[in-house]
Amino acid sequence: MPESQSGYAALADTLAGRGLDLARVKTALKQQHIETPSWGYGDSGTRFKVFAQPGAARTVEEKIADAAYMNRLTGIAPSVALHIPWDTAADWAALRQFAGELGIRLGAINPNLFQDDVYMLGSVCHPSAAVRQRARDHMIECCAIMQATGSDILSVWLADGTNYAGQDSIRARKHRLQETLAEVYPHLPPGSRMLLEYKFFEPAFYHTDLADWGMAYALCQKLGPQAEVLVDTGHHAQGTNVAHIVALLLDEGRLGGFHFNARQYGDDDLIVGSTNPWELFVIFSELVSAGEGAANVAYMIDQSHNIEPKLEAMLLSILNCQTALAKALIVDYAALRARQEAGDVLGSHLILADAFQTDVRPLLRQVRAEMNVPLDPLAALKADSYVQTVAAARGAAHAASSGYPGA
Ligand code: PSV
Ligand code: MN
Repeated sequence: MPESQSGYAALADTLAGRGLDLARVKTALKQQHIETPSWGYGDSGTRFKVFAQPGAARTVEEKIADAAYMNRLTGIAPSVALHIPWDTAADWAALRQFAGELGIRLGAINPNLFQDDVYMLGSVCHPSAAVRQRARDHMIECCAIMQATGSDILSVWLADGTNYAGQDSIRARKHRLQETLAEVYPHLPPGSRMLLEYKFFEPAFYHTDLADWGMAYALCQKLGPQAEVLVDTGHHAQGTNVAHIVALLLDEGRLGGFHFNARQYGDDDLIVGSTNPWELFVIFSELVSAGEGAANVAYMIDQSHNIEPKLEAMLLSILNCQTALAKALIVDYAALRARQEAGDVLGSHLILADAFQTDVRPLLRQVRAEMNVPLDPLAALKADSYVQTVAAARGAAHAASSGYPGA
């Protein structure tokens, strides 16, 4: 028996011994859906330098083509998030069709509320009513784009905040935030959601208007049932227990989605699972143990890679999410509950640790074989000519002067 098959057979035996239904585990893995961001395919950089990469996507069509390639390699990345106006189209319905022909969907629509000159002091919290109105109108325009693209998520992140105590009234800004978003809310297409993404720092450094999950949660409660919280794993202070936040929001029915990445220090652009595999695993364990309670959670990657080969980095990010889900699916939750109820501190912890330490690669190879995608997607990318072909066809775009993607 080949090594990979014997590995799978041994793992199947172990899981059967735990009373786990392997067919259900495989079905859940086949149904995983990780959305990739259009802004991860174009040139990007730090505020110090953008290094142009040969083959980096220059247009929204090229970004969609790259996202579709990720899906061909994995089978679990069937949609791409758009950022407006970094991504523009004269005809959104045609763009939707273009994506469909490549086998993917257009996903979350991200309004850009931070790049115009008028947003220097904020957008929806700005002291000027005219600026707030501009931000509101842009979000309403994004709701119309959602109708045309078939997107069901308006993903809102604000760069709003202040740099100095006394710069503005924090309470007045809170009221402006709520009032402006309440004006956008009725424009959400039926069945769609507004996801509110919090971040405790940057570009404002004294206070951020939507700084943490609690502020986002309170605002969602006020806006209505179509508003939910988005957890960007990179938007927390060092040491924050993100799995705890996830568990709490799941239990409150307000976890809308994720932006996955790994934050070593300041921002959110490292490959998810590269520095935080355990964190990612325990987050997925919370999601798996919530069952149907996690049915509507949207899983998105928010990374733009600056020195890494972009497609390989995105692929590795998707695969790390797949590995984390696989490990979370093989946790013996019945045994875990029993140990928890018995007050067995380390016995329960070790049940989680055991799943985390299990080599799930044979399982993933088996799932990929059944999905008709490459058994080793990273090796397939390297053996394939896609990266070289797009490098030859697109060349290196002129390096942007700003570090922000799309600038
Ligand atoms: C901000 O850091 C953020 O996480 C938001 O999701 C933005 O939309 C995205 O990055 C791109 O700048
Ligand atoms: Mn984000």
